[in-house]
Amino acid sequence: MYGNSTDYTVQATGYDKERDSIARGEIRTIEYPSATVGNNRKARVYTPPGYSAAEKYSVLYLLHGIGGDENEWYSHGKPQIILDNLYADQSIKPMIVVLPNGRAMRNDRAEGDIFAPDKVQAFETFESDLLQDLIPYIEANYSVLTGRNNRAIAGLSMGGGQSLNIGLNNLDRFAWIGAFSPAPNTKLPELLLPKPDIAAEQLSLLWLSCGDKDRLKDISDRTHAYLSQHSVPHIWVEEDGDHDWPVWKNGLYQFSRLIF
Ligand code: FER
Repeated sequence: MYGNSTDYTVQATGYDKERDSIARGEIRTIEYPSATVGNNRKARVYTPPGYSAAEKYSVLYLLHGIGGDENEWYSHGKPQIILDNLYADQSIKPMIVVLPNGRAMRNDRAEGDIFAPDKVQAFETFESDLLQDLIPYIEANYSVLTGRNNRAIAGLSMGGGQSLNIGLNNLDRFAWIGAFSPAPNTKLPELLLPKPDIAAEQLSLLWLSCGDKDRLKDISDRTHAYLSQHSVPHIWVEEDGDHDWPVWKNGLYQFSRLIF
């Protein structure tokens, strides 16, 4: 993956500007029953332009940060604009993008002390909610492809940590994994990848990006160092930026073009 000539360190421009007269996808809020949490939970689902039950689609699960919920990407990252533009340019494969709420607990709003231990713990509980509850719901209610090669997980900060923790722990479910500025919830590399040679064989893409001014960059640095030491192919992007949306949106833009 290092051999790719694209310079990912350069942030693209214009990719997130709404264009006139192109086909648009749709983004809706859904509710799914969660046995993990014991209630109905909300997520947003983006279906691409021309979505049709006569076709089957790959699915990207796109996760938010510690201050967010299922609306965070929608409100700040405008994934539907980024993706509509990519479809118009025929630069991505048809995919559904699911924006879950990664804080798997009864009150999953980003209220009060968002760093409280029970709220941070809920980002770990989400592994079960995602695998046991949300993915089965999506696969029962949308026209989707269900193999590991048709399932991706990516996210920003806490969601980046979740993508690494959950994705690498479930390589039978995810072949494409992306972490944008992963947070301290990211497991230590030895725990993330106890068998780097097997992960190297199974991964179709492991993407890791972080802004050079991000105070959490040590998490990315230590992960990248371990991946390199153990010859696990990955794309590592240290770009001009902070712990902020330009890095995360660029991450989505770049990552979504490479998957499926
Ligand atoms: C921490 C610092 C930052 C932490 C999480 C974050 C769990 C998450 C930041 C984000 O999601 O933007 O110490 O511990």
